[in-house]
Amino acid sequence: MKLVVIGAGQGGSNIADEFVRLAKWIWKERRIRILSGGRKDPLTDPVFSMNLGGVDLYGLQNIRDDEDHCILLGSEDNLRGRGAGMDNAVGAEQALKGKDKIRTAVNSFGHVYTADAILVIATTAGGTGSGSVGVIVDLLKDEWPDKPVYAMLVLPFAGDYDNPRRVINTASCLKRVIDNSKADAVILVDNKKFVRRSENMNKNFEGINERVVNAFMDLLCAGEEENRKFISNVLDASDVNGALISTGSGASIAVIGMSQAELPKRGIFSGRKKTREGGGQHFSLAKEQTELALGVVREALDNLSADCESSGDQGKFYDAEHVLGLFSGPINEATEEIVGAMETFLSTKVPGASRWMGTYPGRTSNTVSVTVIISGIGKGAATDLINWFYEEGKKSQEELQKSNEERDNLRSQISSSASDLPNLDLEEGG
Ligand SMILES: Nc1nc2c(ncn2[C@@H]2O[C@H](COP(=O)(O)OP(=O)(O)OP(=O)(O)O)[C@@H](O)[C@H]2O)c(=O)[nH]1
Ligand SMILES: [Mg+2]
Repeated sequence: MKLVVIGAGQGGSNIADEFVRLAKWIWKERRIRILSGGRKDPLTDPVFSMNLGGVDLYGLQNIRDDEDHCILLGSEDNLRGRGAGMDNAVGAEQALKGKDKIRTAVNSFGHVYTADAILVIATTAGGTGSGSVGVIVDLLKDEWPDKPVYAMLVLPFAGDYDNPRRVINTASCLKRVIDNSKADAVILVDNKKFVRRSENMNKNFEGINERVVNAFMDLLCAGEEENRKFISNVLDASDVNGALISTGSGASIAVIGMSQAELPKRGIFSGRKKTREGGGQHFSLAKEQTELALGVVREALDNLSADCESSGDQGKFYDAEHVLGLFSGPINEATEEIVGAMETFLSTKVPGASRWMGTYPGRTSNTVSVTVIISGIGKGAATDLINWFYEEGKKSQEELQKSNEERDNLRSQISSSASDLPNLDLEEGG
């Protein structure tokens, strides 16, 4: 599956930058292209960063640093280098003004005709990404109505939950993108889920960004594999798009999780060596293999990019329209039996969802991995959290307005006490 990726604001651009790093790694290791364009086009062509703060653009390591890829907006309004100052209305306004610049860059370098989807990434709590992501999604969907356009929204750390500005930004961004944009799906990433308190902020960002982007690795490779010996029960781009897009109205809310495990040294997955007469492997090996695989599936659910479960009598379950499971491992390890066990497990965890299951046997390392997407999410932790942001955002907005009014009143009272003092250089009556 091939993507065009646009990062908006600093956090969004950092994650887009990570996609280029992953694309380079996959090309080197597997000779597979996960970004749009042909085999001869530069891998860095279809990844862009949009920002109002020049300083943010300097931190990028993989996105091309020319003006067609690092799109700096707001220069006419003197915002250059200053960002949106945490005001996402400024982010939205500048993206609207810069529409043509963004469209032209993606048109010229995005190789969109070869892309299976477009991904726009932003954090929700700041000004630039939070405000511009909805505008960018809509302009790209208008330009390429046949391509799925996905938004990836990164929710703030728990430490930001009592910061009214960040809560309002998050709430208004979620409202704009989930309820009022042309996005086909919104992939949620929750920073607070993955924070490591012992690490500094930059290390946390790097860790989360790498984790989120790596979750896409096998998924993007699976349908692009051209090596015939690796093609099996493959999930291709149309399966992934089918699993992400809701059949109902509006953008579907989705999460992604991946987990991997080292194969044990004695090689329970090396079934070939221990095959019985007649071709089958010893039942104990198959059992152990399936158990290990199911452990990885469980962990992939624990690693979902945002929590979205409900609790019932039988424990955790997920209310969603689709579930996708991809089992990846070295060739000969991804058996029908494992896919069957994974499907049964996921069908109990996401009851009633349409299921998309497959294997990707192209992993060259000695690891197996499972990728899970849950999409079209209904009731549960994710929608509760969105609702919490809406409610808190409304309250914070009212409180901010109230305290601004109170401050204004106080200022005019104080000013009127000064009315009889000399005016210095002001005109009489000024
Ligand atoms: N996961 C992750 N989160 C980040 C990253 N950078 C920033 N954040 C979080 O996202 C929130 C918004 O920050 P930025 O992404 O820098 O905001 P922006 O879109 O550049 O908007 P401005 O306010 O104009 O700077 C902050 O609360 C950070 O905690 C990143 O690289 N990865
Ligand atoms: Mg910024």
